[in-house]
Amino acid sequence: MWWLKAAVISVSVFLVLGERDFPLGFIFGAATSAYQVEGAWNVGGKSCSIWDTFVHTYPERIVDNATGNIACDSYNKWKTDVELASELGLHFYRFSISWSRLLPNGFPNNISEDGKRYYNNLIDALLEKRIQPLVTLYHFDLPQSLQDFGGWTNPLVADWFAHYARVAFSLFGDRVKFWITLNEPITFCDIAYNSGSQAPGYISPGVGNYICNKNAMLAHAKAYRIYDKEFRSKYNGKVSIANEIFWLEADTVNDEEAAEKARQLMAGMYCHPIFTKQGGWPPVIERIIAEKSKENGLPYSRLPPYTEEEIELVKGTFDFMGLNFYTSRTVRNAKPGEEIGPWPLIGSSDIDVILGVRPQWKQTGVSWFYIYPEAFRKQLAWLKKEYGDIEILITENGCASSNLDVDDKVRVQYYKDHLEQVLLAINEDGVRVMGYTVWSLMDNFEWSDGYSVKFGMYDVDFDSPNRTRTPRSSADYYASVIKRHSLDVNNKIIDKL
Ligand code: GBH
Repeated sequence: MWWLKAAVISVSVFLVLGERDFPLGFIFGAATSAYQVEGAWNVGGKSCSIWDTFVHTYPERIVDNATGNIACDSYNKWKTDVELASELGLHFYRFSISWSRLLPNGFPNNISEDGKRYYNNLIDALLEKRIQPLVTLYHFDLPQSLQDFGGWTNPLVADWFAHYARVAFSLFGDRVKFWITLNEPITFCDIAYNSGSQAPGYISPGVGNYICNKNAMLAHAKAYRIYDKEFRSKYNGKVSIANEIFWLEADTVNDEEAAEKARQLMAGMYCHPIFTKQGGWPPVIERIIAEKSKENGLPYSRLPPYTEEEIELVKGTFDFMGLNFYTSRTVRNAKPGEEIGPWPLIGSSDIDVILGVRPQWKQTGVSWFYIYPEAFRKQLAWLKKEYGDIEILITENGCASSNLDVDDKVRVQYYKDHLEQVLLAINEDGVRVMGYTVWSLMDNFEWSDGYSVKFGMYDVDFDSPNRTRTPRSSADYYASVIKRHSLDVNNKIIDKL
Protein backbone atom coordinates (compact mmCIF):
# COMPACT_ATOMS: atom_id res chain seq x y z
CA MET A 1 0.00 0.00 0.00
CA TRP A 2 2.58 2.48 -1.20
CA TRP A 3 -0.01 5.22 -1.54
CA LEU A 4 -0.91 5.04 2.14
CA LYS A 5 2.74 5.24 3.05
CA ALA A 6 3.19 8.23 0.71
CA ALA A 7 0.17 9.93 2.21
CA VAL A 8 1.42 9.34 5.74
CA ILE A 9 4.84 10.68 4.83
CA SER A 10 3.47 13.82 3.20
CA VAL A 11 1.06 14.45 6.06
CA SER A 12 3.82 14.05 8.59
CA VAL A 13 6.15 16.30 6.56
CA PHE A 14 3.34 18.82 6.63
CA LEU A 15 2.81 18.35 10.36
CA VAL A 16 6.43 18.61 11.35
CA LEU A 17 6.89 21.90 9.47
CA GLY A 18 7.23 23.96 12.59
CA GLU A 19 7.37 27.69 13.13
CA ARG A 20 11.12 27.67 12.89
CA ASP A 21 11.24 25.68 9.64
CA PHE A 22 11.54 27.36 6.27
CA PRO A 23 8.97 26.66 3.55
CA LEU A 24 9.89 23.69 1.36
CA GLY A 25 10.99 25.59 -1.75
CA PHE A 26 12.89 28.29 0.19
CA ILE A 27 16.44 28.74 -1.16
CA PHE A 28 19.63 29.80 0.61
CA GLY A 29 22.67 31.43 -0.96
CA ALA A 30 25.61 33.73 -0.45
CA ALA A 31 26.92 36.64 -2.49
CA THR A 32 30.03 38.46 -3.69
CA SER A 33 30.72 40.93 -6.50
CA ALA A 34 33.36 41.08 -9.21
CA TYR A 35 35.38 44.13 -8.16
CA GLN A 36 35.26 43.13 -4.51
CA VAL A 37 36.72 39.63 -5.01
CA GLU A 38 38.24 39.01 -8.43
CA GLY A 39 41.43 41.09 -8.48
CA ALA A 40 43.31 40.63 -11.79
CA TRP A 41 42.32 44.19 -12.59
CA ASN A 42 44.46 44.38 -15.73
CA VAL A 43 44.79 40.72 -16.68
CA GLY A 44 43.59 38.91 -19.81
CA GLY A 45 42.67 42.04 -21.74
CA LYS A 46 40.38 43.42 -19.04
CA SER A 47 40.10 47.21 -19.24
CA CYS A 48 39.65 49.58 -16.32
CA SER A 49 36.33 50.02 -14.59
CA ILE A 50 35.39 53.19 -12.75
CA TRP A 51 36.44 51.50 -9.49
CA ASP A 52 39.94 50.80 -10.87
CA THR A 53 40.17 54.46 -11.82
CA PHE A 54 38.67 55.67 -8.53
CA VAL A 55 41.07 53.76 -6.24
CA HIS A 56 44.08 54.60 -8.38
CA THR A 57 43.22 58.30 -8.73
CA TYR A 58 42.03 59.01 -5.19
CA PRO A 59 43.86 56.52 -2.95
CA GLU A 60 43.20 58.79 0.03
CA ARG A 61 39.45 58.18 -0.25
CA ILE A 62 39.91 54.50 0.63
CA VAL A 63 40.86 53.28 4.12
CA ASP A 64 44.59 52.38 4.12
CA ASN A 65 44.74 53.36 0.42
CA ALA A 66 43.48 49.87 -0.34
CA THR A 67 42.62 48.73 -3.88
CA GLY A 68 40.85 45.79 -5.49
CA ASN A 69 43.93 45.06 -7.64
CA ILE A 70 44.21 41.60 -6.10
CA ALA A 71 41.29 41.50 -3.64
CA CYS A 72 40.49 37.83 -2.85
CA ASP A 73 42.23 36.76 -6.06
CA SER A 74 39.05 34.98 -7.08
CA TYR A 75 40.13 35.37 -10.71
CA ASN A 76 42.62 32.61 -9.88
CA LYS A 77 40.93 31.02 -6.88
CA TRP A 78 37.44 30.44 -8.27
CA LYS A 79 37.73 26.69 -7.66
CA THR A 80 38.31 27.37 -3.96
CA ASP A 81 35.31 29.71 -3.89
CA VAL A 82 33.12 26.98 -5.33
CA GLU A 83 34.48 24.62 -2.67
CA LEU A 84 33.44 27.07 0.06
CA ALA A 85 29.98 27.43 -1.44
CA SER A 86 29.71 23.68 -1.54
CA GLU A 87 30.92 23.19 2.04
CA LEU A 88 28.15 25.53 3.15
CA GLY A 89 25.58 23.57 1.18
CA LEU A 90 24.43 26.70 -0.68
CA HIS A 91 21.52 26.29 -3.08
CA PHE A 92 22.84 29.23 -5.09
CA TYR A 93 25.85 31.51 -5.32
CA ARG A 94 25.34 35.13 -6.30
CA PHE A 95 28.32 36.70 -8.09
CA SER A 96 28.63 39.50 -10.61
CA ILE A 97 30.16 39.77 -14.04
CA SER A 98 32.75 42.45 -14.61
CA TRP A 99 31.49 44.31 -17.68
CA SER A 100 35.00 45.48 -18.62
CA ARG A 101 36.38 41.94 -18.29
CA LEU A 102 33.76 40.51 -20.65
CA LEU A 103 33.58 43.51 -23.01
CA PRO A 104 36.88 45.40 -22.73
CA ASN A 105 35.73 48.37 -24.80
CA GLY A 106 32.31 48.34 -23.15
CA PHE A 107 30.57 47.52 -26.44
CA PRO A 108 29.40 44.15 -27.78
CA ASN A 109 31.71 43.98 -30.81
CA ASN A 110 34.70 42.74 -28.84
CA ILE A 111 33.91 39.86 -26.50
CA SER A 112 36.91 38.81 -24.44
CA GLU A 113 37.81 35.13 -24.78
CA ASP A 114 39.44 35.31 -21.39
CA GLY A 115 36.33 36.81 -19.77
CA LYS A 116 34.12 34.21 -21.41
CA ARG A 117 36.37 31.40 -20.21
CA TYR A 118 36.49 32.73 -16.64
CA TYR A 119 32.72 33.01 -16.17
CA ASN A 120 32.04 29.75 -18.02
CA ASN A 121 34.45 27.95 -15.69
CA LEU A 122 32.82 29.42 -12.60
CA ILE A 123 29.28 28.66 -13.77
CA ASP A 124 30.12 25.11 -14.80
CA ALA A 125 31.98 24.37 -11.57
CA LEU A 126 29.01 25.59 -9.53
CA LEU A 127 26.55 23.51 -11.51
CA GLU A 128 28.75 20.47 -11.10
CA LYS A 129 28.25 20.89 -7.34
CA ARG A 130 24.52 21.47 -7.91
CA ILE A 131 24.79 25.11 -6.90
CA GLN A 132 22.68 27.47 -9.03
CA PRO A 133 24.54 30.52 -10.32
CA LEU A 134 22.66 33.78 -9.65
CA VAL A 135 24.34 36.41 -11.77
CA THR A 136 24.39 40.16 -11.23
CA LEU A 137 25.19 42.02 -14.43
CA TYR A 138 26.22 45.26 -12.80
CA HIS A 139 27.67 45.73 -9.34
CA PHE A 140 29.15 49.29 -9.42
CA ASP A 141 31.98 48.65 -11.95
CA LEU A 142 31.16 50.55 -15.15
CA PRO A 143 33.81 50.33 -17.89
CA GLN A 144 35.89 53.50 -17.65
CA SER A 145 35.58 53.85 -21.44
CA LEU A 146 31.83 54.48 -20.94
CA GLN A 147 32.43 56.81 -18.00
CA ASP A 148 34.47 58.88 -20.43
CA PHE A 149 31.16 59.53 -22.21
CA GLY A 150 29.40 60.47 -18.98
CA GLY A 151 28.60 57.01 -17.64
CA TRP A 152 25.28 56.76 -15.83
CA THR A 153 24.47 60.39 -16.61
CA ASN A 154 24.44 59.79 -20.37
CA PRO A 155 21.01 58.52 -21.48
CA LEU A 156 22.77 56.22 -23.98
CA VAL A 157 23.97 54.14 -21.02
CA ALA A 158 20.62 52.33 -21.06
CA ASP A 159 21.41 50.97 -24.53
CA TRP A 160 25.04 50.24 -23.70
CA PHE A 161 23.85 48.21 -20.74
CA ALA A 162 21.16 46.44 -22.74
CA HIS A 163 23.68 45.36 -25.37
CA TYR A 164 26.01 44.07 -22.66
CA ALA A 165 23.10 42.22 -21.05
CA ARG A 166 22.24 40.55 -24.35
CA VAL A 167 25.82 39.26 -24.66
CA ALA A 168 25.67 37.83 -21.13
CA PHE A 169 22.22 36.26 -21.64
CA SER A 170 23.33 34.63 -24.88
CA LEU A 171 26.65 33.33 -23.51
CA PHE A 172 25.43 32.09 -20.14
CA GLY A 173 21.62 31.99 -20.23
CA ASP A 174 21.51 28.29 -21.04
CA ARG A 175 22.88 27.66 -17.54
CA VAL A 176 22.02 30.78 -15.52
CA LYS A 177 18.35 30.90 -14.48
CA PHE A 178 18.46 33.86 -12.10
CA TRP A 179 19.62 37.30 -13.21
CA ILE A 180 19.92 40.60 -11.36
CA THR A 181 20.36 43.49 -13.79
CA LEU A 182 21.61 46.23 -11.44
CA ASN A 183 22.77 46.04 -7.86
CA GLU A 184 21.67 48.93 -5.65
CA PRO A 185 21.26 51.82 -8.04
CA ILE A 186 20.67 53.93 -4.90
CA THR A 187 24.35 53.35 -4.07
CA PHE A 188 25.82 54.09 -7.50
CA CYS A 189 23.42 57.01 -8.10
CA ASP A 190 22.50 58.69 -4.81
CA ILE A 191 25.50 57.90 -2.63
CA ALA A 192 27.86 58.31 -5.58
CA TYR A 193 26.59 61.63 -6.96
CA ASN A 194 25.40 63.17 -3.67
CA SER A 195 28.53 62.43 -1.64
CA GLY A 196 31.33 61.42 -4.01
CA SER A 197 32.32 58.53 -1.75
CA GLN A 198 31.70 55.97 -4.50
CA ALA A 199 33.08 55.84 -8.05
CA PRO A 200 33.16 57.83 -10.25
CA GLY A 201 33.70 60.30 -7.41
CA TYR A 202 31.90 63.28 -8.91
CA ILE A 203 29.71 65.36 -6.63
CA SER A 204 26.52 66.69 -8.16
CA PRO A 205 23.91 66.60 -5.43
CA GLY A 206 20.29 66.82 -6.47
CA VAL A 207 21.18 66.65 -10.16
CA GLY A 208 23.54 63.81 -11.11
CA ASN A 209 21.80 61.40 -8.75
CA TYR A 210 18.40 61.90 -10.38
CA ILE A 211 19.74 61.65 -13.93
CA CYS A 212 21.52 58.44 -12.93
CA ASN A 213 18.37 57.14 -11.25
CA LYS A 214 16.27 57.54 -14.37
CA ASN A 215 18.91 56.08 -16.68
CA ALA A 216 19.36 53.12 -14.36
CA MET A 217 15.62 52.39 -14.48
CA LEU A 218 15.68 52.48 -18.29
CA ALA A 219 18.82 50.32 -18.44
CA HIS A 220 17.21 47.70 -16.21
CA ALA A 221 14.00 47.78 -18.23
CA LYS A 222 15.71 47.43 -21.60
CA ALA A 223 17.71 44.45 -20.39
CA TYR A 224 14.55 42.86 -18.98
CA ARG A 225 12.69 43.38 -22.27
CA ILE A 226 15.53 41.77 -24.18
CA TYR A 227 15.42 38.74 -21.93
CA ASP A 228 11.67 38.56 -22.33
CA LYS A 229 11.72 38.78 -26.10
CA GLU A 230 14.82 36.87 -27.05
CA PHE A 231 15.62 34.42 -24.27
CA ARG A 232 12.70 33.62 -22.00
CA SER A 233 11.02 31.04 -24.20
CA LYS A 234 14.32 29.16 -24.63
CA TYR A 235 15.75 29.46 -21.15
CA ASN A 236 12.85 30.17 -18.85
CA GLY A 237 14.87 32.14 -16.28
CA LYS A 238 13.91 34.94 -13.90
CA VAL A 239 15.16 38.53 -14.04
CA SER A 240 14.95 41.39 -11.58
CA ILE A 241 16.84 44.22 -9.89
CA ALA A 242 18.34 44.32 -6.37
CA ASN A 243 17.50 47.42 -4.38
CA GLU A 244 19.01 48.39 -1.09
CA ILE A 245 16.42 49.76 1.29
CA PHE A 246 17.16 50.96 4.81
CA TRP A 247 14.07 50.58 6.98
CA LEU A 248 12.97 54.13 7.76
CA GLU A 249 10.77 54.78 10.72
CA ALA A 250 9.27 57.90 12.20
CA ASP A 251 11.43 59.37 14.96
CA THR A 252 8.35 60.45 16.91
CA VAL A 253 4.62 60.08 16.22
CA ASN A 254 4.75 63.51 14.64
CA ASP A 255 7.18 62.37 11.97
CA GLU A 256 5.03 59.69 10.29
CA GLU A 257 4.44 61.79 7.18
CA ALA A 258 8.14 62.63 6.92
CA ALA A 259 8.99 58.93 7.27
CA GLU A 260 6.60 57.91 4.50
CA LYS A 261 8.05 60.61 2.21
CA ALA A 262 11.52 59.33 2.99
CA ARG A 263 10.46 55.75 2.18
CA GLN A 264 9.22 56.97 -1.16
CA LEU A 265 12.59 58.64 -1.75
CA MET A 266 14.59 55.60 -0.69
CA ALA A 267 12.49 52.68 -1.94
CA GLY A 268 10.00 54.41 -4.20
CA MET A 269 12.46 56.01 -6.60
CA TYR A 270 13.76 52.56 -7.54
CA CYS A 271 10.59 50.51 -7.08
CA HIS A 272 7.62 52.64 -8.10
CA PRO A 273 8.64 52.80 -11.79
CA ILE A 274 8.98 49.00 -11.92
CA PHE A 275 6.63 47.42 -9.39
CA THR A 276 3.44 49.56 -9.44
CA LYS A 277 0.52 49.54 -11.87
CA GLN A 278 0.88 53.29 -12.53
CA GLY A 279 4.66 53.22 -13.05
CA GLY A 280 6.78 56.38 -13.18
CA TRP A 281 8.19 58.30 -10.23
CA PRO A 282 6.44 58.20 -6.85
CA PRO A 283 3.98 61.10 -7.30
CA VAL A 284 4.75 62.75 -3.95
CA ILE A 285 8.47 62.95 -4.75
CA GLU A 286 7.92 64.12 -8.31
CA ARG A 287 5.75 66.96 -7.02
CA ILE A 288 8.18 68.03 -4.27
CA ILE A 289 11.25 68.08 -6.52
CA ALA A 290 9.36 70.06 -9.17
CA GLU A 291 8.47 72.66 -6.51
CA LYS A 292 12.01 72.74 -5.15
CA SER A 293 13.42 73.15 -8.64
CA LYS A 294 11.14 76.14 -9.17
CA GLU A 295 12.39 77.63 -5.91
CA ASN A 296 15.92 77.08 -7.27
CA GLY A 297 14.97 79.31 -10.23
CA LEU A 298 14.89 76.46 -12.72
CA PRO A 299 12.30 76.40 -15.50
CA TYR A 300 12.17 72.57 -15.28
CA SER A 301 12.48 69.89 -12.60
CA ARG A 302 15.87 68.52 -11.60
CA LEU A 303 14.14 65.15 -11.65
CA PRO A 304 14.02 64.21 -15.33
CA PRO A 305 10.45 63.24 -16.24
CA TYR A 306 9.45 59.99 -17.89
CA THR A 307 7.62 60.05 -21.22
CA GLU A 308 4.48 57.92 -21.45
CA GLU A 309 6.42 55.49 -23.57
CA GLU A 310 9.18 55.22 -20.95
CA ILE A 311 6.66 54.60 -18.21
CA GLU A 312 5.29 51.67 -20.22
CA LEU A 313 8.79 50.40 -20.99
CA VAL A 314 9.80 50.22 -17.32
CA LYS A 315 6.54 49.15 -15.73
CA GLY A 316 6.26 45.47 -14.86
CA THR A 317 9.87 44.57 -15.70
CA PHE A 318 10.31 42.02 -12.92
CA ASP A 319 9.83 38.33 -12.23
CA PHE A 320 10.42 38.85 -8.49
CA MET A 321 11.82 41.62 -6.29
CA GLY A 322 15.44 41.61 -5.10
CA LEU A 323 15.98 43.19 -1.68
CA ASN A 324 19.27 44.04 0.01
CA PHE A 325 18.57 44.68 3.66
CA TYR A 326 21.07 45.70 6.33
CA THR A 327 20.05 48.49 8.64
CA SER A 328 17.61 51.20 9.68
CA ARG A 329 17.26 54.92 10.28
CA THR A 330 14.80 57.17 12.04
CA VAL A 331 13.33 60.09 10.11
CA ARG A 332 12.34 63.52 11.37
CA ASN A 333 11.39 66.80 9.75
CA ALA A 334 14.29 69.18 9.39
CA LYS A 335 14.04 72.38 11.38
CA PRO A 336 13.72 75.57 9.31
CA GLY A 337 17.16 76.57 8.09
CA GLU A 338 18.80 73.40 9.41
CA GLU A 339 21.86 72.26 7.43
CA ILE A 340 21.10 68.91 5.75
CA GLY A 341 23.79 66.45 4.63
CA PRO A 342 23.68 64.14 1.62
CA TRP A 343 20.98 61.57 0.93
CA PRO A 344 20.72 58.76 1.92
CA LEU A 345 23.53 59.12 4.45
CA ILE A 346 22.35 62.03 6.60
CA GLY A 347 19.15 63.52 5.23
CA SER A 348 17.56 65.06 2.17
CA SER A 349 17.31 68.77 1.46
CA ASP A 350 14.80 67.97 -1.29
CA ILE A 351 12.24 66.48 1.10
CA ASP A 352 13.56 68.32 4.19
CA VAL A 353 14.21 65.35 6.43
CA ILE A 354 17.04 64.29 8.71
CA LEU A 355 17.97 60.68 9.37
CA GLY A 356 19.04 59.35 12.75
CA VAL A 357 19.31 56.20 14.82
CA ARG A 358 17.89 55.03 18.14
CA PRO A 359 20.25 54.57 21.07
CA GLN A 360 19.09 50.98 21.57
CA TRP A 361 20.21 49.93 18.06
CA LYS A 362 23.63 48.38 18.51
CA GLN A 363 26.38 49.68 16.24
CA THR A 364 28.47 47.04 14.49
CA GLY A 365 31.78 48.88 14.60
CA VAL A 366 31.07 50.22 11.12
CA SER A 367 29.93 53.81 10.82
CA TRP A 368 26.68 53.32 8.89
CA PHE A 369 25.55 50.03 10.37
CA TYR A 370 23.16 49.75 13.34
CA ILE A 371 21.36 46.53 14.21
CA TYR A 372 17.55 46.47 14.41
CA PRO A 373 16.27 43.02 13.39
CA GLU A 374 12.52 43.76 13.77
CA ALA A 375 12.94 46.29 10.98
CA PHE A 376 13.43 43.45 8.50
CA ARG A 377 9.86 42.22 9.00
CA LYS A 378 8.52 45.78 8.91
CA GLN A 379 10.37 46.41 5.66
CA LEU A 380 9.00 43.24 4.04
CA ALA A 381 5.45 44.07 5.17
CA TRP A 382 5.74 47.61 3.82
CA LEU A 383 6.95 46.32 0.45
CA LYS A 384 3.98 43.95 0.25
CA LYS A 385 1.54 46.72 1.15
CA GLU A 386 3.10 49.10 -1.35
CA TYR A 387 3.80 46.83 -4.33
CA GLY A 388 1.44 43.91 -3.86
CA ASP A 389 1.81 40.24 -3.24
CA ILE A 390 5.00 39.73 -5.24
CA GLU A 391 7.75 37.22 -4.64
CA ILE A 392 10.74 38.70 -2.85
CA LEU A 393 14.25 37.29 -2.89
CA ILE A 394 16.54 38.64 -0.18
CA THR A 395 19.55 39.26 -2.41
CA GLU A 396 21.76 40.50 0.46
CA ASN A 397 21.72 40.51 4.24
CA GLY A 398 24.68 40.28 6.52
CA CYS A 399 26.71 41.74 9.30
CA ALA A 400 29.86 43.81 9.38
CA SER A 401 32.68 43.51 11.84
CA SER A 402 35.90 45.39 12.11
CA ASN A 403 37.89 42.74 13.96
CA LEU A 404 39.47 39.49 12.87
CA ASP A 405 37.53 37.26 15.21
CA VAL A 406 37.02 33.81 13.76
CA ASP A 407 34.43 33.13 16.45
CA ASP A 408 32.07 35.80 15.16
CA LYS A 409 29.19 35.52 17.63
CA VAL A 410 27.76 38.92 16.70
CA ARG A 411 27.38 37.79 13.10
CA VAL A 412 25.75 34.49 14.08
CA GLN A 413 23.33 36.39 16.31
CA TYR A 414 22.59 38.79 13.43
CA TYR A 415 21.77 35.94 11.01
CA LYS A 416 19.60 34.19 13.58
CA ASP A 417 17.69 37.33 14.58
CA HIS A 418 17.15 38.40 10.97
CA LEU A 419 16.10 34.96 9.76
CA GLU A 420 13.57 34.86 12.61
CA GLN A 421 12.07 38.06 11.24
CA VAL A 422 11.97 36.57 7.74
CA LEU A 423 10.01 33.60 9.12
CA LEU A 424 7.59 35.95 10.89
CA ALA A 425 7.11 37.90 7.67
CA ILE A 426 6.31 34.64 5.86
CA ASN A 427 4.17 32.99 8.53
CA GLU A 428 2.41 35.96 10.13
CA ASP A 429 2.29 38.56 7.37
CA GLY A 430 2.06 36.26 4.36
CA VAL A 431 4.98 37.85 2.54
CA ARG A 432 6.17 35.59 -0.25
CA VAL A 433 9.89 35.45 0.52
CA MET A 434 11.53 33.00 -1.90
CA GLY A 435 14.97 32.83 -0.42
CA TYR A 436 17.79 34.46 1.47
CA THR A 437 21.34 35.48 0.55
CA VAL A 438 24.18 36.17 2.96
CA TRP A 439 26.50 39.03 2.15
CA SER A 440 29.13 37.79 2.02
CA LEU A 441 30.64 34.41 1.29
CA MET A 442 34.03 35.81 2.30
CA ASP A 443 35.74 39.03 3.41
CA ASN A 444 36.41 41.27 0.45
CA PHE A 445 37.14 44.80 -0.73
CA GLU A 446 34.48 46.79 1.11
CA TRP A 447 34.53 49.84 -1.19
CA SER A 448 35.68 53.01 0.61
CA ASP A 449 36.27 50.96 3.79
CA GLY A 450 38.87 48.88 1.95
CA TYR A 451 39.67 45.71 3.88
CA SER A 452 39.02 47.27 7.30
CA VAL A 453 35.40 46.13 7.32
CA LYS A 454 34.59 42.44 7.10
CA PHE A 455 31.35 40.79 6.06
CA GLY A 456 32.60 37.26 5.36
CA MET A 457 31.50 33.90 6.68
CA TYR A 458 35.03 33.03 5.62
CA ASP A 459 37.93 35.10 6.86
CA VAL A 460 40.39 35.94 4.08
CA ASP A 461 44.06 36.49 4.92
CA PHE A 462 44.90 39.52 2.81
CA ASP A 463 48.51 39.43 4.04
CA SER A 464 49.09 36.06 2.45
CA PRO A 465 49.66 35.72 -1.29
CA ASN A 466 47.41 32.64 -1.07
CA ARG A 467 44.52 34.70 0.27
CA THR A 468 43.81 31.77 2.60
CA ARG A 469 40.12 31.38 3.43
CA THR A 470 39.17 30.22 6.95
CA PRO A 471 35.60 29.50 8.05
CA ARG A 472 34.20 31.54 10.90
CA SER A 473 31.51 30.36 13.32
CA SER A 474 28.94 32.04 11.07
CA ALA A 475 29.87 29.64 8.24
CA ASP A 476 29.26 26.71 10.55
CA TYR A 477 25.94 28.14 11.74
CA TYR A 478 24.69 28.98 8.24
CA ALA A 479 25.61 25.52 6.96
CA SER A 480 23.56 23.92 9.72
CA VAL A 481 20.55 26.18 9.05
CA ILE A 482 20.70 25.22 5.37
CA LYS A 483 21.11 21.54 6.10
CA ARG A 484 18.24 21.45 8.57
CA HIS A 485 16.15 23.96 6.50
CA SER A 486 15.24 25.43 9.84
CA LEU A 487 16.36 27.72 12.63
CA ASP A 488 15.92 24.78 14.99
CA VAL A 489 19.52 23.75 14.80
CA ASN A 490 21.51 21.84 17.33
CA ASN A 491 24.59 23.86 17.13
CA LYS A 492 27.07 24.52 19.88
CA ILE A 493 27.47 28.06 18.57
CA ILE A 494 23.91 28.91 19.50
CA ASP A 495 24.47 27.70 23.06
CA LYS A 496 27.36 30.13 23.38
CA LEU A 497 25.45 33.23 22.27
C1 GBH B 1 25.94 46.48 -0.25
O1 GBH B 1 25.96 47.83 -0.03
C2 GBH B 1 26.69 46.19 -1.52
O2 GBH B 1 25.85 45.60 -2.48
C3 GBH B 1 27.89 45.36 -1.32
O3 GBH B 1 28.71 45.50 -2.42
C4 GBH B 1 28.55 45.77 -0.03
O4 GBH B 1 29.77 45.11 0.13
C5 GBH B 1 27.63 45.41 1.09
O5 GBH B 1 26.35 45.89 0.89
C6 GBH B 1 28.11 45.88 2.43
O6 GBH B 1 28.21 47.26 2.48
O7 GBH B 1 30.63 55.08 4.19
O8 GBH B 1 28.79 56.53 4.71
O9 GBH B 1 29.58 56.37 2.43
C7 GBH B 1 25.21 48.29 1.05
C8 GBH B 1 25.13 49.77 0.94
C9 GBH B 1 26.51 51.49 0.38
C10 GBH B 1 26.42 50.68 2.62
C11 GBH B 1 27.74 52.27 0.72
C12 GBH B 1 27.64 51.44 2.95
C13 GBH B 1 28.80 53.43 2.47
C14 GBH B 1 28.27 54.40 3.45
N1 GBH B 1 26.38 50.35 1.23
N2 GBH B 1 27.68 52.61 2.12
S1 GBH B 1 29.39 55.71 3.71
